[in-house]
Amino acid sequence: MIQFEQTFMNFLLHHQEKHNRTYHFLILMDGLISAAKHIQHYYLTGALKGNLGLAGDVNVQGEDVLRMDQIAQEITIHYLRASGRVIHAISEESKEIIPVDPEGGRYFVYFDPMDGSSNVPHGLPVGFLFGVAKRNLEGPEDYHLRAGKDYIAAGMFVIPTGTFTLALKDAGTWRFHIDETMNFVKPVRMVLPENPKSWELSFNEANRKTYATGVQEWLSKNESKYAFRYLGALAGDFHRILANGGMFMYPAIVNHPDPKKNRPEGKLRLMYEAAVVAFMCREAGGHAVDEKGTPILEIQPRTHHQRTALYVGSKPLVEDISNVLKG
Ligand code: P6P
Repeated sequence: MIQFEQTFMNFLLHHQEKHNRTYHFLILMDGLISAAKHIQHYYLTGALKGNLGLAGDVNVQGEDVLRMDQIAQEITIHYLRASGRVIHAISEESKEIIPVDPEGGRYFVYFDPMDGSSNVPHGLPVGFLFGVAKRNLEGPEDYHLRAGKDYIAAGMFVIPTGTFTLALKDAGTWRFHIDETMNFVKPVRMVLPENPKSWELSFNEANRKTYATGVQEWLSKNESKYAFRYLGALAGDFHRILANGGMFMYPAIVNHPDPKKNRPEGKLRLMYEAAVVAFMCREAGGHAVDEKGTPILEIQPRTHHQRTALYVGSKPLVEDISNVLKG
């Protein structure tokens, strides 16, 4: 007897019908999933075809090797265009906002097609992160940059492990795995565990001394209670936090020995990194703030590549460090 799993499309069709929504979002999600599968394929076969090199390399066929993130960018833009549902896109890989279908489109997509690409040459996990907002359907669209609280969905594909996590506004965070038929199946609802026994802290230990004094003191006081894990790729690190609970932190750099290397505004990008994981975290019962203790989802972007500090994960930890940051 063949065992048939519920596919992502079964799940999403049910969700759309339950909430009397249109099929447009299904078409957009089909485009994003097709892009993720295509990127995954390139990543998995890249080592053999010499696609994992750095830009400027030349492969055995004498072709210029595109960096994996440039390949991922090209693939994603292709599928967003093909969907016919995207007004414009904002990508980590493109300085300018990318017009896709200004007249016919319905959604704005903010994405990083290959977050953590320094892991690529080592075949380690990277992330395709995306957030989706919708045009104003009741009146003229002013194309303003959306805060995370105005996203309708956000998610991430962990490549090459083939795990897909999607959060839908007021409808939870769900994790799917890719099966041998290349379908994303077996939806599991993700809720951050309340019991601290599985919680982890995740931050770049090499930066510790550059954090604000209050943050260093918080770490000294609390870190012995939790396991420590750090992959150097937000999607991989946050993937674990969603399952085990705890907190991922990328604090502002304010005490670097070389003041020119300080990053008081933070490192991570607001619209397609921090707001994406903050949205997934909120739908899983968690929270996320910046260096002032401001909720990430409340931050109205001034520019589309704006950076931020990020503290994201289990509410008790994020609220505790938030009180220090507000202090
Ligand atoms: P660091 C990857 O470059 C990234 O944007 C995130 O995916 C990751 O969490 C962070 O930067 C890692 O930064 O300074 O620890 O290498």
